[in-house]
Amino acid sequence: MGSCSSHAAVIPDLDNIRRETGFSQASLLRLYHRFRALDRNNKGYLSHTDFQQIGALAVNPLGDRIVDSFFPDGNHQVDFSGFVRVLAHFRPVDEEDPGMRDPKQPEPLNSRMNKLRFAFQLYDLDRDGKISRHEMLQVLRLMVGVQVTEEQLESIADRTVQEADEDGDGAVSFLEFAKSLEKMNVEQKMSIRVLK
Ligand SMILES: [Ca+2]
Ligand SMILES: [Ca+2]
Repeated sequence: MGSCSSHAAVIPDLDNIRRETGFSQASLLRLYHRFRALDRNNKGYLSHTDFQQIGALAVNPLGDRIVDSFFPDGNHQVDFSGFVRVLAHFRPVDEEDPGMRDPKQPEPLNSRMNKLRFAFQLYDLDRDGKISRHEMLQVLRLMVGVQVTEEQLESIADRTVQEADEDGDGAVSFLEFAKSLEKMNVEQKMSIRVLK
């Protein structure tokens, strides 16, 4: 473990990142190595193209959307703390020691609510707080195979929106989204072992 402590000093702002993400120091060290390996040319940040090296994202139908979420507000760079803040949403619940958490701190990034918020913004492309029929259709187009016709896709989109749309405004708000997924094990579905 001696080499760990010498590397720990290299990670900028380590204590804050630990508090914010809930990752253990050992996990952060491994992620830091991953970050450095993805960072071609040692820029100190990752660009969109650096993410193309991640196989799990390349095969994920929403991979591009997930990559975009590392670059909010039109940024073209993500530093280490931004990188792990996004990954923290995928951290399995209870992987780390829960005893370390201060109850006065904000909800952990990997809570069910925050996982749902993260998933919601993958759909809500224009960030108006609602998933429109058009946005639903775009996600379905990414996720559903080529065997499905455009017409079928549209009817699936209509049905999915209708089923979740409680106030009848033709779109899915975050609350409607969370409610429609109530019975789904989001904690498990939205947990990816990012360290492997
Ligand atoms: Ca929207
Ligand atoms: Ca609605």
